[in-house]
Amino acid sequence: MAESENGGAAKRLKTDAKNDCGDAGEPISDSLVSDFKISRVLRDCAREKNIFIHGKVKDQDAVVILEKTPIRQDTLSELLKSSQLKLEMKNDVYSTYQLQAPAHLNEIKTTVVCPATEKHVKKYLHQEVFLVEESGEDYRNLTLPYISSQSFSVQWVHNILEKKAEADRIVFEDPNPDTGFVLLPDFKWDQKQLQDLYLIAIVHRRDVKSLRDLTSEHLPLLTNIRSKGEDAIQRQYSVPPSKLRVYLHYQPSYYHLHVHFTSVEYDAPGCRVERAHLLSDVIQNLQADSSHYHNRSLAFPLRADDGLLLKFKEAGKV
Ligand code: M7G
Repeated sequence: MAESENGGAAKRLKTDAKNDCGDAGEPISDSLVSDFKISRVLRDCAREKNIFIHGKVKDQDAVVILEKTPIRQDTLSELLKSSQLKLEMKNDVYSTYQLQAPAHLNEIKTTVVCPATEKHVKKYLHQEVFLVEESGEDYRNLTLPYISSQSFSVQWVHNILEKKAEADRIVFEDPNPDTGFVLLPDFKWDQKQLQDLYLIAIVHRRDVKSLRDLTSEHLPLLTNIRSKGEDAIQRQYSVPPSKLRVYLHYQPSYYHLHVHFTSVEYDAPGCRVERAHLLSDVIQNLQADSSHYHNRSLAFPLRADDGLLLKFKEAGKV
């Protein structure tokens, strides 16, 4: 089956700062942020330079995420030339300043979830975390019934697959209904620098919720994602496979199979061992035993207020 690449725009990083558009190509309303009434800070991190805020836009619940982005090497000389320096202190050979950069070099990446559900608010709230060990049986008895009734909508995923949203962001697509996928930038990545490169491959199949559903039947799908995803990233961004961390989350937030591709040097949220499963390990595990992910115990973190943790507690598993 034919494969397509988006516009042949090889090795291009997004540099346009102006006129950011919504999915339908319409400018995102400024009022979405200026009308935002803050209720509380859900989480913030000085090291990651981000803050997650819960509030209301008009009468709707919303979550706004503000994040300072990495300093870009390609704009360094402009940054140093066109900024103003304000001296803070000087002592011997040491001095510190506040550098006031021009607006277009001083953006804050902003993500808005609106209307936000209670589950969105909980996802971003800082919480005590517990590690749970789930057997295959626990998955079928506790987790599956829970996620079938409680998980996040995957409407945004269907919009991508049906080209109703983010169609212009697609980096690569293999349209095969069994082994095909769409590769596009994760919305955590603003595509302005490669240090925090982050793409996701979303499979066309709609019958695979997570790692737990995978058997050797899915090996052609998984090996296809690995090889064509890596090739596409090499072509588009000149980043070789040896610089990529390619993995699946268990538990994911969204139960439609997808694979994360991040820069190996970027400490992406959710890339730790208790949640990330390297795609190459998954492939080898399935080659060795088709029912590996049906039977094996898998450990994963759950937040204190996660309803699934309550189910595990009620069953005496935590
Ligand atoms: P996950 O493992 O299900 O959950 O990954 P996580 O969000 O807890 O990591 C889903 C991935 O899809 C994450 O990396 C999200 O940042 C990304 N993502 C979520 N949404 C709602 C969107 C979206 O609308 N567009 C894009 N491009 N990525 C998204």
